[in-house]
Amino acid sequence: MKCKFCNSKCTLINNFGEMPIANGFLESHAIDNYSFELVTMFCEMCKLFQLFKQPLPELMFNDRYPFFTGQSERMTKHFEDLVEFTILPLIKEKEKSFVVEIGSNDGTLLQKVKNRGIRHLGVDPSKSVNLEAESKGVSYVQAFFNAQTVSKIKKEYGQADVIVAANVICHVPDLKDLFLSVSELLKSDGIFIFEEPYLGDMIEKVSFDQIYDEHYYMFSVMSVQRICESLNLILFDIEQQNTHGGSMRYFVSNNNNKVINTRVIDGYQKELELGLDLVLTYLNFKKKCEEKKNKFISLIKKLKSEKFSVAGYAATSKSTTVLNYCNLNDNDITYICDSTPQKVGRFTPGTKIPIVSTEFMRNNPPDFLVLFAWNHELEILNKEREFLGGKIKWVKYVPEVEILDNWI
Ligand code: DWN
Repeated sequence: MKCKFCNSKCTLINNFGEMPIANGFLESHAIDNYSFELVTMFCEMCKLFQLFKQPLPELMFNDRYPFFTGQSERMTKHFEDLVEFTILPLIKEKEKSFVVEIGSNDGTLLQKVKNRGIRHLGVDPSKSVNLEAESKGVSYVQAFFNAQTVSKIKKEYGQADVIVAANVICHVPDLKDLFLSVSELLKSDGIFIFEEPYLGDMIEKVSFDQIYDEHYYMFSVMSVQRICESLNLILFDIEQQNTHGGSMRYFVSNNNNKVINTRVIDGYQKELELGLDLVLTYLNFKKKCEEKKNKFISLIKKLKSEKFSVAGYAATSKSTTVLNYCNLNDNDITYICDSTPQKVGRFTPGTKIPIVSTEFMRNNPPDFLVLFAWNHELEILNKEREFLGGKIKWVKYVPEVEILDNWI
């Protein structure tokens, strides 16, 4: 029960029970998957909310990794804006600059950097997504980002002006190695920008499905500040994002003279008001997770007992936590549709619900559709209005368990 970052004693918070690999979609119904106990804990010393243990990285990030950033139009636009309005203004001399992305996935972000004629490099351990990046002309190394990888990049390409990471730093168990490697690769005036699902939003919305094997940490301003401080880095700015159900973008520098934006102080203050520094807050969260679980199960069982058909929309990493924690299978949720070709024809990890194409769902609409990608609600509802308007009702569980019938 030691903190993975500072080694202090942690307090155990949630126990979601046995869980499979969140993105380990099964090729066959007959396969039995690996499982581990999904337990969270909180460190009062460095304020890090974290998993008690995580499966080996190779079990999660490998040749079959099925999550592709470009599946969401809104996320594609979000990364376009990140490049246009945040990264480009930091670049002084285009010709001499170098941008590195940690967890470059299918190259959605780096393609925009490349199109601006700026030297770039992605680092990602998963072949499946790297091949997609390659098809966009994005350069990458297939590796985990760590001291060893950085030493090779530095030798071959030199230091970076900007290092960027989106929804990936919380996946990395050894934060000390990660931040020191970033510091090593950055030029002295370089900037590290990373954004992650935000702990404050998870607590407020009781979005416990943000907790799964890949998300080793849920960061807050206070925890990132402590990590930086202890490694002689400086967190000098933050920006709230409305992606992935509420995220925070952090700006970090090697330069200790950097002026700290008041947003950091205000963000910290808001977290004190939310009680993100207190164990009690997380014990209350645990109670609310259990209440939400029971409410969600009751709703699904009630719909089934009334002979309604229920299916799911989007086979997300998050849905692996919800389905396994709530012990729901294909008797409860007949199928889940998803736009990712690599997921269609597979089965959900642990609960073995068949995954079908979005087109199949549109041709066979159920009475109720559980919105597992609730973080993409606006995009999905706008898109599906044309196909499903008047035919289905949505079931939501974030922020509240509810039925959305008046959505047309
Ligand atoms: O950190 C992570 C986050 C950012 O992304 C990862 N570890 C993995 C992944 O988590 P997720 O699977 O919960 O992410 P999403 O973005 O909520 O999943 C979207 C899923 O929904 C994809 O499988 C594609 C699908 N989808 C769809 O079928 N129709 C998405 C959209 C927008 C759609 O219109």
